[in-house]
Parts: sequence; C-alpha cells; structure tokens
Amino acid sequence: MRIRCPYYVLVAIYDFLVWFIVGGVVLGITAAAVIIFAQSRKAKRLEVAPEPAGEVAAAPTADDAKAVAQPLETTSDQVPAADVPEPPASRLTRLRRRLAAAENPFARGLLALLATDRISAETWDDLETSLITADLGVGPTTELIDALRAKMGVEGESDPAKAKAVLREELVKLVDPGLDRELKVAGAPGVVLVVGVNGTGKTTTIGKLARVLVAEGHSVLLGAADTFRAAAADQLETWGSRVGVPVVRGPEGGDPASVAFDAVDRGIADGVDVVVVDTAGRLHTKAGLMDELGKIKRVIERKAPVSEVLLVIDATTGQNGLTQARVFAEVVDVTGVVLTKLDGSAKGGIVVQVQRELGVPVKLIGLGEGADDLAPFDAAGFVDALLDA
Ligand SMILES: Nc1nc2c(ncn2[C@@H]2O[C@H](COP(=O)(O)OP(=O)(O)OP(=O)(O)O)[C@@H](O)[C@H]2O)c(=O)[nH]1
Ligand SMILES: [Mg+2]
Repeated sequence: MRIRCPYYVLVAIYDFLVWFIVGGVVLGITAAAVIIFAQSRKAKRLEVAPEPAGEVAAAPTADDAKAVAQPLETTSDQVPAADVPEPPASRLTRLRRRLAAAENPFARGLLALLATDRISAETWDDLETSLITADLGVGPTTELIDALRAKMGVEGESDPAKAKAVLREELVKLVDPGLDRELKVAGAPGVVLVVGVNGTGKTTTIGKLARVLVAEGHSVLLGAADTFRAAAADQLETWGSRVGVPVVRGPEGGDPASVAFDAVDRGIADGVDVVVVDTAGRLHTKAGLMDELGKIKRVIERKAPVSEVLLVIDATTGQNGLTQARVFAEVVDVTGVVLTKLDGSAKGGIVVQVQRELGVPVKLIGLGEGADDLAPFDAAGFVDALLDA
C-alpha cells in the first residue's frame, strides 16, 4: 500500500532541509572565521617580543641614590650562540676595499699625487683641495703638504715608489701610531659605556663589539640603557642572541641609569668579563639629555669603575662630528672614539681631526652594516688601506 504524503508536508520537509543545509554552511563559515581570527591574534602576539619574566616596573628615579636603591630585574637569559664571529685581527685587511678611492676623496687625492710623473704647483693645489674636502682639516693638511714638499722636492720629476714611501711615512705620522688604541676591558667586570648623537651607529657598534669580545674569548653582557624606545632593546637582543650574549633591559621610558646599574650588577653577580652599556642617542645641544648621560656614568660607578667610554661618531657628518665630540667629552670623559660609516662615501681625514680635537684615539672603525664590519683601528693598516685602495 502506498502512503501518499500531502503536498504541504513535502514542502515543509523540503524547506526544513534547505534551511538545515544553509544553516550548516553559515555555521561552518562562522566557525572557520573565528578559528582563523584566533590563530592570527596568537601569531601577532608571538611576533611582539615578550617582556622577560620577572620584570619590576621601577619608576624613574629622581636622583642617583634612588636609582641605585631601585635596580631593575628585567633580563634576557643566556642563549646558545648561533654565529662564530670573525677574528678581529684580520678584519682591516678584509675591509680595506671599503675605503676605495672611487668613493673616498681622501684616498683619491693621495692616489692622484702618486699617479703624476711631474709634480707641479697645480698638483699640490689639487692635493690640498682633496685633503680639505676629505675633512682632514686645514692645520693637518698644511702640515702634510709642507712635509711632503720638503721631502719630495717642491716641483719636478716624481718617482712613484719614492713618493709612495714618503706619503705613507707622513700619513702614518699624522694618524699617530704612538696612541694607545687598546680597548680597556679589564675589570670585574670591565664596563664599556657607549655614547653619541642619534643614529651614529651606537647600537650596531655594540652588537659588533660584542662579537669582537666573544671572538677574543671574553664573556659579555649587554645593558640596554636606551629606554627611550623598546625597539632599541629588541635591536640589542637580536645582536646578542646571535653570539649567545644576554641583555639586561628595563621598561620603556624607565630610568636609563637604573638599567645601566642593573646590568653592571648582574655582570658582577654572574662573573661576566665585560658589560657593554648602550645609551639613547642624544643631541649634544640638549643640556638635560647630556646631564642624564653624566648621571648614567656616575650611577654605574657606584658599582664598578667605567673602563672605557666610547663616543660613536658618524664619519659622514664632517665638522659637526667634531662639535659633538667636544661636548660629549666634557660630560663623560670620553676615552676612545668609534668612527662609523667610513665605508662608501666617508671621509677618512676625520680620523686625524677627531684625535687632535679630543686628544683621544680612534679605537674602532665601522666599515659597513655587516655583523663583522667593525675593525680595530691601527694607523699603519689604515694608511696602507688608503694607499692601496
Ligand atoms: N654603512 C654603514 N652603516 C652603519 C655603520 N654603523 C652603523 N650603520 C647603520 O647606521 C644606522 C643607525 O645605526 P644604529 O646602531 O641604530 O644607530 P644608533 O646610534 O644606535 O641610533 P639611536 O639609538 O637611534 O641613536 C643603521 O642603519 C646601521 O646599520 C657602518 O659602519 N657603516
Ligand atoms: Mg641605538
């Protein structure tokens, strides 16, 4: 017997099935969207560097004593090294091409003198112009040209081999091979404070310096006392993690002196050889910021003597670099200069001016953005690089 279903029942069943399917599809899409949204939130959270555990949000302190009384606890832990840094001794040889004559008026001017077979008044004039363009300064330029004229003869035939030997000798003298350029890192721990105006290459130099120190067998700890922006501490952690060097950091906007103190404190506790402290870039014309720098140094010194204050100068800034150098030297007693960005369009002559103005040696030079593009400076190696460029 066939059971006949009324038409309206069939329509109802059909409607039910259609809505069931549509509802299922809508539910499925909604669930998928929720899952995708939740996943992307999780991924975003992972992208942002997590604040290390145990952070104490210490309020910025009003004076040195308070800063000492409230050290921060925020740290990143020792991580296994991923890189093997290049030994520092061979670096200047590898990097000498970066001082290439094509880009560098200092080298270009010198090579033009060597290339000429007859020295004329015009040759000397051209050399003078290129040396001044290369930031050698008027005093050192006159000194060099007078010495060369005396030794090479004012005018006449030029013997390229003799010219090169004389030029090398006089340049090395000018760059001063007698200065003590050794980085002072002895101490318990040795403390290196790194200062300079904005964007000169402080943090990059510290990252590279950590590699130099690790390559020399030192244990190293970095202090992120640039609390001005969180990215600065992240930048330092990225550098540190590549060579297994931990970083002590504080909350964004916190007291930089407290972070510096905490870094040295932990360095002592962990028996680390060298603590390198990064600071925020500051204009030498801002008295408040310069005072803050003085305070950072004083606060560190309550824990351990500062063995080295490195002033980082961007070689491309020319005369302005010298003005900065004078002001920083007054505030924090600079003991060494790092001249960055000497690669490319840099002007090598500034090495001489900076040393004369400050009375402190150039100890390191930055010759690129690569991790091992920082070389210990030495007068003869630098001059050879220029003359062979
Ligand atoms: N070509 C070249 N670039 C360099 C050198 N040293 C640093 N830089 C670049 O200069 C830029 C600024 O470097 P940072 O290390 O962030 O400078 P900083 O002084 O810490 O900057 P602030 O903390 O903002 O004051 C980066 O793009 C570096 O890669 C160098 O020797 N050669
Ligand atoms: Mg920086």
